[in-house]
Amino acid sequence: AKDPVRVLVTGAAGQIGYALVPMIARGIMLGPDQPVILHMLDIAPAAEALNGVKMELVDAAFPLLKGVVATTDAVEACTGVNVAVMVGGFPRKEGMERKDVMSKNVSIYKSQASALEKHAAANCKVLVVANPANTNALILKEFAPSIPEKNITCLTRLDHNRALGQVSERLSVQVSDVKNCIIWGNHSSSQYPDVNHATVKTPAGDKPVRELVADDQWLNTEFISTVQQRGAAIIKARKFSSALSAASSACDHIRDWVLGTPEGTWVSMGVYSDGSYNVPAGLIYSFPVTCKNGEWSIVQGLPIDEFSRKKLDLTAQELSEEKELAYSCLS
Ligand code: NAX
Repeated sequence: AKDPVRVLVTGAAGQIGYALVPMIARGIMLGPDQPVILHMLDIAPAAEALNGVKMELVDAAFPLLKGVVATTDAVEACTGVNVAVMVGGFPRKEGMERKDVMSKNVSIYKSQASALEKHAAANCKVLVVANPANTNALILKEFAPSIPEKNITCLTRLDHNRALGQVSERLSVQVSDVKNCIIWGNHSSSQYPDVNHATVKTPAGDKPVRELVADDQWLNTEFISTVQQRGAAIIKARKFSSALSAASSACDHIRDWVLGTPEGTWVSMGVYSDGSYNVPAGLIYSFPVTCKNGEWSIVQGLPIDEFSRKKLDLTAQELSEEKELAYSCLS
């Protein structure tokens, strides 16, 4: 039998946490034959609720779940973890300035970076979900210099999956037959959902999404804004933000990273930019990636047309501004 993998979920008493921990305990994230030990972190006001989640995990009698740590102590939570899913953060409240929210998250991610750096297992893989996800991940990277930058990522897989979902609805095809959409840039409404390289599996082979949809107007306007604004649409409908889809996409992100992407398929991940596609180096930016042997690599050489170029640059610009704002909170 395999040794258990320790998976940290911060903000585990929250909405996404509640959807995510049972998925992890059922093997959705790391596979049906991989035992896990869950480490759950939240803050003191949520300690009782966190303990309630722990009680439910016990009650669910998950065969793969070999232990549960539920704590408000970041050091205890981070000790020995192999995977860290950072869902905890400070939400923007009405009337708050952007800078105030950034400042709260910078201080959370700075201190949790240190806890991970000192106490996580070597080669721990980190996924930041909490917003501003790209910039929280960048702060985490800066304050955990001994964690390889390749191990620090943020979640844009939900946006990626939303793009696949929109194409599948539009064409009335199975979502599992749609692939290679791309989310470029920030996990915010400046992101660029790109279908220029996306395909649909048909009995006659893979066909470009552009050819099948045959409506560039829709693809260049409504499709993009629907994906960009989907989070807001969910809040409007549900009165709460996306949770089950965020949790499921976080599992997809880690599973593909650890177990690999299928041949010929790429997915979107927020990763540390090396300057590929002329995106400024030193930002956490969402790119198309493939994964193999536990490592992601950016898909290279895709042609970028003028329309796309502008959109890649716009979202990079927003991330540079967020980075500046985050740094201004440090001084
Ligand atoms: P909730 O408010 O339900 O849960 C957040 C939890 O984090 C709370 O239990 C809170 O006590 C805890 N927390 C706060 N500070 C903490 C700290 N310093 N250490 C540990 N835990 C702490 O929010 P939820 O709906 O679960 O969303 C969580 C985060 O995901 C938010 O930042 C949200 O904006 C972000 N999202 C990101 C998405 C993405 O695709 N990247 C999509 C979904 C979601 O909107």
